[in-house]
Parts: sequence; C-alpha cells; structure tokens
Amino acid sequence: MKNILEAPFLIEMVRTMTNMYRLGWDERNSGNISLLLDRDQAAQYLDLDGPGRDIPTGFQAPALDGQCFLITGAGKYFKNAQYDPADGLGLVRLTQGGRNARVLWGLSGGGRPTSEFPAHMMSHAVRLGVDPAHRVVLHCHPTELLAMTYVHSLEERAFTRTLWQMCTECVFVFPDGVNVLPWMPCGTNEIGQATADKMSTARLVVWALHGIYAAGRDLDETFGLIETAEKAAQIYLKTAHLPRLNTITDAQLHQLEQRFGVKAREGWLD
Ligand code: 2HA
Ligand code: ZN
Repeated sequence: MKNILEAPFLIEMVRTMTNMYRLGWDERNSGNISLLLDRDQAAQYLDLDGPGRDIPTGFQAPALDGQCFLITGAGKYFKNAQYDPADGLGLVRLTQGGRNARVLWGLSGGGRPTSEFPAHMMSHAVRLGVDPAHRVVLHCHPTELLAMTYVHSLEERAFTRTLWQMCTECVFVFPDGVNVLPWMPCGTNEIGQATADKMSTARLVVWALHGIYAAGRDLDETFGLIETAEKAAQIYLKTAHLPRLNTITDAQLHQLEQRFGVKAREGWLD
C-alpha cells in the first residue's frame, strides 16, 4: 500500500482548505468539504473493504451505498488541516444504505464526520443524478456573499442576475445561476434535504445569512465557482451605495452565451 499522506487527492484537499482559510472563508471550525473518491485510486492507499470505526449517520443515502469519501471532521479547523491531516480529515465508506459511515482512515482523535454530513451526502446523490462526473461538495462562509444576503433580495433570479452583471466571467462560470435557501438551523437532515433539492438545478446554493454550498467535478472547479461568485459579490458591495452609471446588459450577457457556448438558466435573462 502507498502512503496516503502522499495521495494527490489528500494533498489537494489540504491545499484547498488552507487556501480557503487564508481567504477568510473558514473561520474557526466553519466550512466543510467532501470528495467522492475513485475506488481504484483510493484502493492504492487503503483496504476499502477492511475494518473500521462505525458511526451512525442518522440519514439514508442508498444511491451512495459503498462509496468512499474524503471528508472534513466535525469541529475541526481548516487552519490546522495542513499540520495534522489525519486529525482534521477522514476517509469513510458509507454502508447500510448510508445509515452508517465506516472510518477507514483519519478522524484520529475519535472525531466524527462534518456536522453537515447530511447536506453533503444528499447533495452528492442529487448532483450525481444530474452529472455522472460530479465529485465535490464544498461549504464555507465567504465574507462578501454572506454580507450580500443581508442587503439584497433573496429571490433567486434577482440574486443571480446581480452577480452575472458584476463580472463578465460569471455567466459562463455559473450559467445555471445561484439558488438560495432562506435561513434555517444548520446541521440537520432538513437543511440537508432542502440543500440537495436546490442542487438539482444549480451548482451554487446560498444559505441566506450563513454561507454557501458549491458542487463540482473536482476541487479546483468547485472552489473556482465560489471564488467567482464571491468576487462578483465584492464588486456589488463596493458599488451598491453609489449611482450605477454602467452595467452589463442582458444583450451583452446573450453575446457571452454565444461566445462561450453556454446557455444561461432558462428565463433568467430578458
Ligand atoms: O462546520 O460551517 O454550517 C461548521 C459549519 C456549519
Ligand atoms: Zn457553515
């Protein structure tokens, strides 16, 4: 078996967490990531069918039964992942139709999967139905997007259109737009199901007055979705209190659709 601390998926995960911490998106123990692993790749480092510590999940995810995930640990600080990955992260295999998570590596101090495990697993199941190449769910508290939810309408089309108008790249980075959940208590199966439902039509789901969820095919792409939306929110907040003299028009957004071969969410451009 190869050394898992040298596995590209683990190194990339730790780099992503460190980066997100430095951007101020993951204060204290906030934020969580889960990465669906390719079985053949992960089997180079661990016996995926071997024994492990069993943790009841409190939910079901039959579509993900037997799948292995690299996940962040509940209460762990993104800041510290680089110093002790085996404490802050875990590699788990879902068993019993998702009702159990078997820890095969990591969560070394007796830790548990992220408190947002339900939202992650339910979102993976939905996104895999939309895109078989889907692999990553990522949650964090990006400052500008979070601030925007206090001062902007939470209506999804309006929220998305504002972001699309703030940076030329937005409409082709997230043509499916941004869905928005009203504030709800976090860490529950209810917010997990609500998030997963929203994930059926967009890869970005804002949790009003809390943060954001993103889904994608790899860590870079998923991180980049949030990075791009966060930049747009920053421009919005820098300009919202000033007279708007110029804007990217819907006609120009249609030009971008053609230029980059993407289609904006049906009905969200005039
Ligand atoms: O992991 O961010 O939403 C802590 C959180 C909960
Ligand atoms: Zn959070």
